[in-house]
Amino acid sequence: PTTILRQDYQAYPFQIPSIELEFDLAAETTRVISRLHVQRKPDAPAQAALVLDGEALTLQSIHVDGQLLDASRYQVDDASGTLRIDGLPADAQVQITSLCRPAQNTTLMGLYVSGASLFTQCEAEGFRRITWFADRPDVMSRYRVTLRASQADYPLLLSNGNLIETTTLDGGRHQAVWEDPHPKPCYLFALVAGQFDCRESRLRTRSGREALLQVYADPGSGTQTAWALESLERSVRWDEQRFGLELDLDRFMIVAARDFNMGAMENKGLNVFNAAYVLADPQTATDANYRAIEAVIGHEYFHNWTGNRVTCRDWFQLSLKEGLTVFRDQEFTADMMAAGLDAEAAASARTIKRIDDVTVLRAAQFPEDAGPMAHPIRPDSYQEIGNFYTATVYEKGAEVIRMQHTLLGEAGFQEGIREYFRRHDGQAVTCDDFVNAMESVYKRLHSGKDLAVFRRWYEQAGTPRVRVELDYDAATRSCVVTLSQSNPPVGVEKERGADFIKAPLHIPFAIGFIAADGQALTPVLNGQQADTFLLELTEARQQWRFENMASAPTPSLLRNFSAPVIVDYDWQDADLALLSAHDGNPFARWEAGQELAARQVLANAARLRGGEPMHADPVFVDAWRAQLSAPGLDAGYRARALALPSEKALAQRMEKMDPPAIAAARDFLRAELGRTLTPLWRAAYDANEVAGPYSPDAPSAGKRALRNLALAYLLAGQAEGARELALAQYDAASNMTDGLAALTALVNDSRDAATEQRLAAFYETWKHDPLVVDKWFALQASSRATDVAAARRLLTHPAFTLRNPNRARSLVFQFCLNNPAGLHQADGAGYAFWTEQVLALDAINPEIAARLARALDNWAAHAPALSAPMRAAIERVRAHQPLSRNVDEITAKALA
Ligand code: BAL
Ligand code: ZN
Repeated sequence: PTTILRQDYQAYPFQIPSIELEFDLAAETTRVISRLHVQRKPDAPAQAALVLDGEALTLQSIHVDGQLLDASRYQVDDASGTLRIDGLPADAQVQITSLCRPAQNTTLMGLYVSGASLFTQCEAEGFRRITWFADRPDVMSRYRVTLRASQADYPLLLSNGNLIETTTLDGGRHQAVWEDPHPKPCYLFALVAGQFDCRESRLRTRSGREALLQVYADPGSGTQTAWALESLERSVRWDEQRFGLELDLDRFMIVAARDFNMGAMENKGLNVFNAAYVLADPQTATDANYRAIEAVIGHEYFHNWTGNRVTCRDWFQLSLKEGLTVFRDQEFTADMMAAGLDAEAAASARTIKRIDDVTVLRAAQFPEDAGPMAHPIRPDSYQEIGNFYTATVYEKGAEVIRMQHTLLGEAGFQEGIREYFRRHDGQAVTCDDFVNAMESVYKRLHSGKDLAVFRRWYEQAGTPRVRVELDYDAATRSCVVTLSQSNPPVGVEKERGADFIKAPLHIPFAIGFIAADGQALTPVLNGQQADTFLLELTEARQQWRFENMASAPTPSLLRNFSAPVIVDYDWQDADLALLSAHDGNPFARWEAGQELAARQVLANAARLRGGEPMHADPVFVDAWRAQLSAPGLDAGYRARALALPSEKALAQRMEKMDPPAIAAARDFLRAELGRTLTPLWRAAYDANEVAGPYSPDAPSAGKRALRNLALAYLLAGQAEGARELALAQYDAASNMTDGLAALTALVNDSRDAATEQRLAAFYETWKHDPLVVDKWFALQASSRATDVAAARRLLTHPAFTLRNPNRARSLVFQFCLNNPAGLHQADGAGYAFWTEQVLALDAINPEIAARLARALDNWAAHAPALSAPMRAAIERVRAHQPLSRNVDEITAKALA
């Protein structure tokens, strides 16, 4: 396999200012005629060949300036998937006719069939499966697209931009012509053909342009698109208000696809979405689904500027658009959750969003950054770019943007964004270009200081550790805080040898101090008194001297998670209990409780492994009791504070990971908390019933979250009447959030006849709705009660298929990623299941297969009893030929 290096970037020698595409669409064979206006760039060598990419295409003919090109005048190289034409004039019309086969395209990249409709997915390199083209983001063209198809089979024909004309043709066919006025890279091309329900609205943008917003879904699903359309309207308004960015199109369409590899895709003016991020009604979608739909619709809409108007020069720059757009969607969600609430409730809503994002980062990105696939947010090399749509590029990328926001402040950051668009609108640029624009503002605000050290966040992988030491001197009432950072080589960085030392990063570190009575201390640093200080750590070790520290402090560290780092501090449990009860920074308050819980889980996992009895320390149970009974805390916040840290984040903290031990220790503590605090859980359950019609707003969702958490604890603690309560809740539930929570708790904790009956009834009720059936598979696949044999039985269920990515994710991924006892079953059956499923998926859909392959990639970090058979399972995958480039890269790196 070829490794592509960032440093090898070369500009494309040609411009392709315009492209006309003609499609004769049919599921079996689609003919594509592509007419390219090709201009050699003035600085390109005269002999430069036109090299185009193509995959799984049948080439029919090539014409240059109207003349049929003889086969001796071009070369097709199947190994590299390229078409090379030498000797083109400096300005030429190149026409290429080719065929592709949508119905046979199981990869869901390029043009494919889903249900009875045709869809495209081009990012990153799918356009080459539609026609021969310079499939790279820095070649931007104006598109005119003609779609022809059977009127009966495909009554709706959509592409990017504006609909220019529709025509009825002979033989029951019809035609639509679309023109996109905005030059774009081919990864933003899209077409959709089929029959859909449509929901639409018109909106006037702030400069007075009238725009048509449309959401399309398969026939019968149109009743489930109201929330999506409202979310789109809110996204348009929010980008105007918060970022000053206006919709630049007359028409903006979203189409839901049942078969889709990713969450959604930001094609210019024609977003194609995984139906899971479009369809919702109270009976079928949970609070989390509603929030995710709003977030993904926002995300794709925000790409219209951050990604589409300014795009990436090459795929190494992916975080340029993804990190920035995730940051924007996180802020959008926070603002939407806070909308209409009083100041205190709004602050709580924002904290909840921050907690949820940090939880995801720790569960998904920290492990990646510590494993064989660790890479900087701007990678230096790849074999298959599809493997780099990662939590690092997206979520850590968003943290790196957030740190720039923290360093510049909201006003400075917005000024930087304006400068970025002033410099680069309409261009394909790099992450450096973004930081340069931000730096121009930072320098002005910070007397000429630059972001040279900060740029290392784009160059280095790994989660840095920041060690904190406090030296309080009662006599002078001063406290010296020492921060030191370390970031050992990870992933491919290890190949750079033992003497490779990574340079320090620029880490904004927010800190506060709490007195023994729980009051905030407000010391003085450099003449400024405050209760939160932003320390800018730019060297390996630095010290700050705080004066006027009224008493010995307990530090409140990394407030709001001001940098994506791991903090090392010699905590006493009593410090954490104090902070978890009193820290005025709600994020840090949550964090303290989580740290206290993490220590309990880890200590009990160690006891379990050592054959000792487990127990819950009173300080921990008391802290949970305090959180449950503390007055004034918002329900959604309390639900986060009372949850235990994720198993993934916890396993990561073991010297050698033992996920089943973590799961067992965590279950033990849940049961202890459920048992010990039964009356309080019951009170929380009773106090948080939400009356009235369903609404996914943050306060209502928060109450449901707390109530359902209480229910789960009551069941875990086998509290008297808990089962009956869960059954009654399930039977009476008028929304999916409460119904699914009750069923999940039942399936996890008491798999008896009554539960089985509900589980079967759930399927019968919802078997017509694929997204609900996904939930049914997922709750079983991740259940403690599901071992490998049970997972295999689910594989044989008539509703199961690997071909639909959502279905594969609901069963196979849930089992391999969220069922530690099942995956790591002592007889190795879980690993055999994984091997089989990776190979089966690889024959269908390499992108999805490679994601599953990642489930075992950090085998080496596991305890020896697990790591050896995990490694053997990866070797078994590698013994199979052929492997896709996707799975080959993941498994080779895992074993390197
Ligand atoms: N660009 C791929 C899907 C997304 O990140 O929006
Ligand atoms: Zn994105």
